[in-house]
Amino acid sequence: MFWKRMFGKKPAAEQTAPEQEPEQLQEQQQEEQHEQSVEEEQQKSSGFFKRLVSGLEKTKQQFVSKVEQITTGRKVDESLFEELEEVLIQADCGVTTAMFLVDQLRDRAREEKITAAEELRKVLMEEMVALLEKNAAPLKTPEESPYVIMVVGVNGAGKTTTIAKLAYRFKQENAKVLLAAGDTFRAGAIEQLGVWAQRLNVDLIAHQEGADPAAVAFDAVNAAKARGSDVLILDTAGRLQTKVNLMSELAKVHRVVQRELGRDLDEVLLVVDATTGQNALSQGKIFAEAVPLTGIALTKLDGTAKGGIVLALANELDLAVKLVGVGEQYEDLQDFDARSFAAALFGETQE
Ligand SMILES: Nc1nc2c(ncn2[C@@H]2O[C@H](COP(=O)(O)OP(=O)(O)OP(=O)(O)O)[C@@H](O)[C@H]2O)c(=O)[nH]1
Ligand SMILES: [Mg+2]
Repeated sequence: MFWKRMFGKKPAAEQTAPEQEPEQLQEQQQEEQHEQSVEEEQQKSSGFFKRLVSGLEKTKQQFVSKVEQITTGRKVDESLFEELEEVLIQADCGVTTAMFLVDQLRDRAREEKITAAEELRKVLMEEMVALLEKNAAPLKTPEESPYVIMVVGVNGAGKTTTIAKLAYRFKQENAKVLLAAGDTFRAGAIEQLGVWAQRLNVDLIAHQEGADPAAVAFDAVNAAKARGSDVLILDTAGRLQTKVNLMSELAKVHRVVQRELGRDLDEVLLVVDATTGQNALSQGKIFAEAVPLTGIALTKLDGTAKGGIVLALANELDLAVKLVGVGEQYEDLQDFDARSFAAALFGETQE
């Protein structure tokens, strides 16, 4: 559990364990609780994996099924590599990354003297995992409260939904969460976050529509400090990476948060919609020029057959994909794990 691991906080059930029980009974209870929580964790992780598998269904059908078709009953030759490259490009891996992966395959086929095309599937999966692990990193370990996350991205990428999912996750772990409605631009954006805050029963800092987002950020950081919040998550208005004035507004909001906090933010997450294709790379590059991004949350993987964009992002940006969204439910936000991702894609069961 993220929060428990990081802050040593215990879930409510463990916190209220009676103190004056006879020792033996207490030990027995602790043991039972431990077994129960191990079981819960296992169930949770297999549930997580199922959600990942179903979220990746479209990509799996388009991508892995095609790889299977191409590699069935064939010899390894140049035309096979060309077809594989084509499938990777169609799955939105991008030309650079597709070529890189196929080059790796060629090298390994030669070195390992692989002649049956079927054997390349496993090699492809291994190379994909290696590529995805290159820049991989989990959400930063909290060191100090409030743990501050700023969420940025283009319009409709899934920022606000991702914030709600994150708030839900932290809340589950008994963290005191504060949300800040930094999107003062889009009509209805403040209400949208307000509805989530109410549903999740977490605090919200909001100003009027049209207010200065830097002022919201200022108030939010100071409220988080004053109220002893464990986590502060700041929403921002969607903006096209090509709008220079909006990008500098974002930089200003970031500066204010940093100044009021007296240190760097824990996470500045770029939310990217997996269905937007190769434009995701340009979003990553340009947002990184405005604010010091710490990672990517890739949403809507459930809605696309082109999940290969994960590979392009991991390969071509110097940024970790930290979270993936595979649906609209609270639970559909997962820590990105290269092995689970590849296993879900290639239809393997998780060991
Ligand atoms: N299927 C699916 N839908 C998602 C996911 N994440 C977000 N959405 C949907 O995407 C739509 C836009 O989400 P928002 O969270 O409002 O996006 P936003 O980036 O805050 O949008 P703006 O504030 O307008 O810039 C909503 O309908 C969400 O339910 C996901 O992982 N899977
Ligand atoms: Mg929003």
